[in-house]
Amino acid sequence: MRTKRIDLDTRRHFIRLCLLSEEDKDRRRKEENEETKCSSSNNYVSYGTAGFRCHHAALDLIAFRCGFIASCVAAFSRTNATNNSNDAPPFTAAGICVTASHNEASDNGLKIVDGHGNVLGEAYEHACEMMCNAKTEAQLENALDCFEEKLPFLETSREDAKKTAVVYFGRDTRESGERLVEKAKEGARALGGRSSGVAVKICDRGVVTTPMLHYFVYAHGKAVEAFYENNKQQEEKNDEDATERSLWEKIDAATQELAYFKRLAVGYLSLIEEDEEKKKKGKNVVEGLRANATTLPPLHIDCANGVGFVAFEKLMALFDVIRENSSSSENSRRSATPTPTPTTKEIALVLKNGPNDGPVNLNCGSDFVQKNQRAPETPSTRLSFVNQRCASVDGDCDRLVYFSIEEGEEEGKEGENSSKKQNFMLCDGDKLSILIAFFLIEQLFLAGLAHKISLGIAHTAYSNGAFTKFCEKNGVETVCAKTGVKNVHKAAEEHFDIGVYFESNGHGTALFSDEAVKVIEKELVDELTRMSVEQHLRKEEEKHIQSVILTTKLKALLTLKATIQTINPAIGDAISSVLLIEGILRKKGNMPFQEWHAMYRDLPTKQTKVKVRDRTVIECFDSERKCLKPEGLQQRIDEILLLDSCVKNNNRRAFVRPSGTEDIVRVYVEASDAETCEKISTKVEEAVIEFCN
Ligand code: NG1
Ligand code: ZN
Repeated sequence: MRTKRIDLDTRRHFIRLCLLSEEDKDRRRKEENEETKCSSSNNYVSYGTAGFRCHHAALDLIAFRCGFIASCVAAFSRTNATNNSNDAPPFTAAGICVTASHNEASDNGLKIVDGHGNVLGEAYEHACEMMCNAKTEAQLENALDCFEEKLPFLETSREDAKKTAVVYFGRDTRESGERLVEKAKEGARALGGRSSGVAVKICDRGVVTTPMLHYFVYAHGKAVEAFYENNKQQEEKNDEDATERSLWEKIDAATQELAYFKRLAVGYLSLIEEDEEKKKKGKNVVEGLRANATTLPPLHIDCANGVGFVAFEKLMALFDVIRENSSSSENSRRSATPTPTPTTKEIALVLKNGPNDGPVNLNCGSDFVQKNQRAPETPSTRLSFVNQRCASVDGDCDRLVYFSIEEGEEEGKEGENSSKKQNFMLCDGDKLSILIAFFLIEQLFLAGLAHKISLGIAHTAYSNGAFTKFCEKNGVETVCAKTGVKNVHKAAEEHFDIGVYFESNGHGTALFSDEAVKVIEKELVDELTRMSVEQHLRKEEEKHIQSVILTTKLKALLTLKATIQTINPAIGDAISSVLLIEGILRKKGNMPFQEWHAMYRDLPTKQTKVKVRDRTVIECFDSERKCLKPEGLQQRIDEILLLDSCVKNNNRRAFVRPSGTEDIVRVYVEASDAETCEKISTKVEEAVIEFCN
């Protein structure tokens, strides 16, 4: 029998609470004559590129409703945990992250995470938008109907099936975060109890990065799956309460910060283990750590004055603990001469721009660095990035770019005010993709899996033309998707077994399909079995040659396995990406930044924002590389691209699209030289103003 989704009483309860807060909002607005600061001129809040985002003051009602949405998504999630659709697991999850990512500190936003730890599916967006903009009872009823349509039915034989919807909450360091999380919790609780048959459990993980929150929801699902897998054999269900308690203990352990950091740290240590093994034959990963000399120069990380700083600090603390443990266990083994505490580090990070250093994202962070093509300009750190290996993350730590500024000879004549010449070099999302993809292709080849597992790169229209040419020249398949992680993620998933995807701004990851993971794991087991059998059979002199060949393959398989573990499987994650990139650079013999940067030369680009009356008049197609409306704008852009040139395909590209996170139109231009870029950009900006106002 099909269970009802949201029962009538709960609907009424929710609608009543929504209407009360609408009245409250109207009253307050009248009293204070307050302007609601929405990102759009008509106070309509659209779902946007990554959930709802606008001035924090306008988000209370939306936070409440998103909380309710997340609760429903959690309650009605499908999971792979049980084979029997009549036997729904007692705990299913979803999440809410309160963050406005790269936006200024006064903005905030709501990102909803589905039961698998992914961004909530596109299918829900329209319904979510209706829910969050509904003002009257009829509109709310309508929105709920539309939303319910999207929720899957749970098949269950028991009307009274016990069910707990677990909703994970997290927020970045913005001041408004705490208040909005509380609002979202109220919304989540509105589903719980009485007639709904659902208990709502709130798991507030406090100040965390967006990818951490996604990971918790992902890990929740995996813990439930593993529990059922282990208990499959036990047909008899003796004590249901005890089983649930034990399941909950497993879930709780898997969804803590420590579990997240451990996964990544151990993955990274396994990834770099090979280097250590060369020096310390027979030692395990952690022991290998102690003798590890840091050969890459330290990485200076600009944390956007945000939560990334806090999270990286925790990661570093964990590395310290691992190192201490490994050194003390070594000490107790060697009786007389204790080993000194290691002074070298397996990874050297210098953290800059934390939450106490200024408002989040102000003159720093990956968006600032990538869009302006210059170093962070926070007063205390501006100069400290010069002549270092650097990276920048954004306000919620899901974007990463690397950069370096070389300071050269002094310019200007003697005696005059001279300034040093600076050369800014950026390794953006495109170059992260290239480094990771090339590395994985090599490992797949060495592992003998290149023919079994396809690999390609998904990117957006913002990828540099030089990047797409470079991929083409090197035979790496690419696919262009619409802007936004959800779109690039989907493209990577749909097109490749291993889909490396990054937006140029540094959002991204390498996505391994379940099938690809299975193939790698099976090959690893087969390889180990084959090795041990062959070692037995072969003559002594043959053993050596054979073992060299086998070891290469085995090492590649182990490297692939370690890579999978270093990656946050739920979503692109700047912390995980730093570990992966540092690991790859080390494995590439400590590849210098300059060498990575020089893999291909980016065409000069210019990105600007234009303020118009209503940005939604622009409609795009062809992965947002062209616009359909307003009529005539695309034709004008095409004409501008021919400026002072009679050649088409002259390396020039320009496109415009309405931002999904800010109330602006974005203009992107690329050309063979910076001057042309500048000229074209000005003209396209003028055209946008002319056509959109
Ligand atoms: P909008 O504002 O829709 O361009 C921006 C980024 C996206 C994505 C989202 C979510 C650019 C040009 N756009 O979207 O790539 O990261 O924010 O944070 O960087
Ligand atoms: Zn972000």
